[in-house]
Amino acid sequence: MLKLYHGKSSVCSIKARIGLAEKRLDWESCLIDLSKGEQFTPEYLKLNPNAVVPTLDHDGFIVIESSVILQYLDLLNDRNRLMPADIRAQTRARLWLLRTLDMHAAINTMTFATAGREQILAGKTPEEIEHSIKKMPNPRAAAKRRDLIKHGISSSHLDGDFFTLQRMFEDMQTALDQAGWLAGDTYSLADTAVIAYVDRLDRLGLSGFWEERYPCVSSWLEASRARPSYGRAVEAFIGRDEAKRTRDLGGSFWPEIKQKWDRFRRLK
Ligand SMILES: N[C@@H](CCC(=O)N[C@@H](CS)C(=O)NCC(=O)O)C(=O)O
Repeated sequence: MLKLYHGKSSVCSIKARIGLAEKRLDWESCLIDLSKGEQFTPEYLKLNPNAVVPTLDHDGFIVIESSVILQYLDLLNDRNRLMPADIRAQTRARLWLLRTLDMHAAINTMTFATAGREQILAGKTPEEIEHSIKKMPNPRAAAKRRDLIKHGISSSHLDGDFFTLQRMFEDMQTALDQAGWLAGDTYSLADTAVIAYVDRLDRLGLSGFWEERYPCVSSWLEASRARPSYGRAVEAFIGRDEAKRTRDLGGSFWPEIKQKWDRFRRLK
């Protein structure tokens, strides 16, 4: 039996759920509420010492890291193979899977500099916030979170992540201009891996990052959302009210972020 420890709106969990849906696999759900700190319980830390979701438990075999989980799921059956057979398409897919680590860092910044920060500040005292940050096992991740909560969109993290986003959208535009999907003509593990990040930016009301300059990204997002896996992995877990709240909250930062983004691009 496959059991997924996951968060309702966490991007990496969405990635794993999209993989499960694309592969039409049955799975047991174990929800971890990140806002309540359930990722820090001793039981969960035994499964995932990084105190992050998702974690896959396949009859006692534990798999962490969402991109590795996707590849594991793909190997479980021959139905709807997501890793392309063609060696070049496969290489392109592997590169996208690797790049999701940087993408995650950038999306994490945009989340915790905007709507995520607002929600945390509204729901916790400064002492509670520091208490939960101190539980984060990775000191670098903890320092970043502390900085984002303190400075919001003025954090120095934004510039480095603008670089990641610019590269990501430029390369997506180039790939999608040549073929229908990221690794080639057919939907693949590359698309399964990347959609959650672009979807999150859109849900944060930050689609301005790509809408004007990278139109292929918009059509790819639309095509990815039209797949049945999106409804099962995303819409089934994120209610309309929550979606609206996040979009309104995050989107209120776009004019200021856009100014920074435009300045960053002028200097490049
Ligand atoms: N590289 C990891 C990143 C996992 C990760 O950072 N997950 C986030 C949610 S998307 C998390 O659990 N954060 C816990 C926290 O913020 O305390 C993966 O792809 O699985």
